[in-house]
Amino acid sequence: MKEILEAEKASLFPNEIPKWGEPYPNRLDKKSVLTSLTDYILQVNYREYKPDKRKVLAVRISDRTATLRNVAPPLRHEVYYFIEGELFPYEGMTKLREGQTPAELAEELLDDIYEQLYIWVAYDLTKGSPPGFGKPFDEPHIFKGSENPNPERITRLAPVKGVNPLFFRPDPVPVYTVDDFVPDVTIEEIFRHVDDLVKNDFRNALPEGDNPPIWETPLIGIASVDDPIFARFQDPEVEGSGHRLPQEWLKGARSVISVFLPFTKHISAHYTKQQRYSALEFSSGKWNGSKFLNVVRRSLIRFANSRGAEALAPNIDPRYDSDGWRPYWSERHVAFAAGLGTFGLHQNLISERGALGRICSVITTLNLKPTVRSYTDVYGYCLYAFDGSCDACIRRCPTGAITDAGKVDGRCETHGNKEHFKDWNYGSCGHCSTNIPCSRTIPAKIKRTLK
Ligand code: B12
Repeated sequence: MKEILEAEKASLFPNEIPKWGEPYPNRLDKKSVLTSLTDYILQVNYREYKPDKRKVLAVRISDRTATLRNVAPPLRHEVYYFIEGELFPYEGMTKLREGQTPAELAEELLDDIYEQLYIWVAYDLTKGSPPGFGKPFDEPHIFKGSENPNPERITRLAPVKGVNPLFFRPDPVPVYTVDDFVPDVTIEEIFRHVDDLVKNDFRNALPEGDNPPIWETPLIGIASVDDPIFARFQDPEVEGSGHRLPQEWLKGARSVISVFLPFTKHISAHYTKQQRYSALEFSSGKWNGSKFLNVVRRSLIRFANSRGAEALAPNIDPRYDSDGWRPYWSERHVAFAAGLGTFGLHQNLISERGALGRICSVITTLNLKPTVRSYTDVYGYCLYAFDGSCDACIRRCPTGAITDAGKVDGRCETHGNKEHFKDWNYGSCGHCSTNIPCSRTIPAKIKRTLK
């Protein structure tokens, strides 16, 4: 009986992404997408062509079938794609041509997007941080590495009183600047685009309760693909040779846009210091909020396309994969490169808005002005690394995964949150980014020295 229940649950919440080319049990149900699109085309071509910006394709996690819906508060076991502007980005794509039936146009349109759509669905409905599809890259892997790797992880910086000498503090990273140039698009425009999504897209909402927003005002940073820091990420002590250069993902790439989304207060409101398990809101915000990170990724790709450029988001690309926990594209390292913040002892990125948030990025052929990093130290915003005066994340972690010598691999996943939230099928912990001095800001003492 127990096995049947478990099997039923597994089919309700499929979680795996197979390797590229392997049979894929959770493929999006093509017939239901076709039916939904046919119906949509029929409706909007009634009498005169009137595209309907409220209509979304809703895909259910249990059997990956799609239905046509109006925008409404999101349900936790579904994921949504706008028909106009998202599935079909250009105006008039859903307009029937002379003599064409809705089913014919739907079939034609679906032929173009089906593979892309089922890849998006797989990433959107997958929990945690699993490896991806791993489709082979066309060209051989370019390995550059930096001139000065430090695989022995010996700290070469002067010791800091109160900081365990065994805590590895990497060599500083030079600031990268470019001469004045006219960018294709300003960072302010990119900010406005993402901020508008955060404020107005219905998918930025918890499926529980009164559906409060998950994310608040974003931070945007930009890195140049010519920044030598991308080669450094390939060093063994950083991410390793598996980390791909931006140009490997996208030929002709010039810039990387990184977005930090801070969680709203609702997400951490019920997450006291005392509790072992996370607040339901946090666990839900993490999983349901991940779907929104992909909304941002896809939207930034369309933003670049609309300006005549190409773009791609490695984390939802079929070639995305990882060597164990080491991803081919690390959102945190990229955010560090893009000037968004530094690492903390807890290993999370600490941004100007703190560590309590998540990150996504897009590589583009747009020529954008890189954000100047206001730090050179990998742990520049961490109070522990600064003067040894903070151990909040060490104390807050329920598993002892964070120590004054760094984070212990493998321990963090044993917190039992998954088991605790098994009926919800949530499971993220996140103690180490909540209720600590760097949760929502750079700690005051460091801020003062930055001025
Ligand atoms: C694997 C992974 C996990 C694993 C962690 C295992 C591990 N050892 O990394 C598990 C499942 C446990 C996990 C848990 C969590 N994760 Co996680 N995870 C990832 C993933 C897929 C890759 C992380 C990674 O790069 N690991 C590889 C190791 C090598 O990286 P690292 O140890 O951090 O790197 C160190 C070295 O590079 C070293 N270093 C040495 N020399 C040098 C030189 C330079 C120049 C630099 C920069 C660094 C450096 O410094 C770094 C920090 O110590 C990313 C998504 C992505 N694709 O980026 C999300 C991601 C890192 N996770 C995230 C989050 C939020 C979490 C959780 C809070 C809960 C959750 N899942 O929401 C916890 C936090 C745990 C913690 N304190 O780290 C966010 C981070 C947000 C933030 N503010 O930083 C990410 C970016 C997901 C996202 N899209 O937002 N995660």
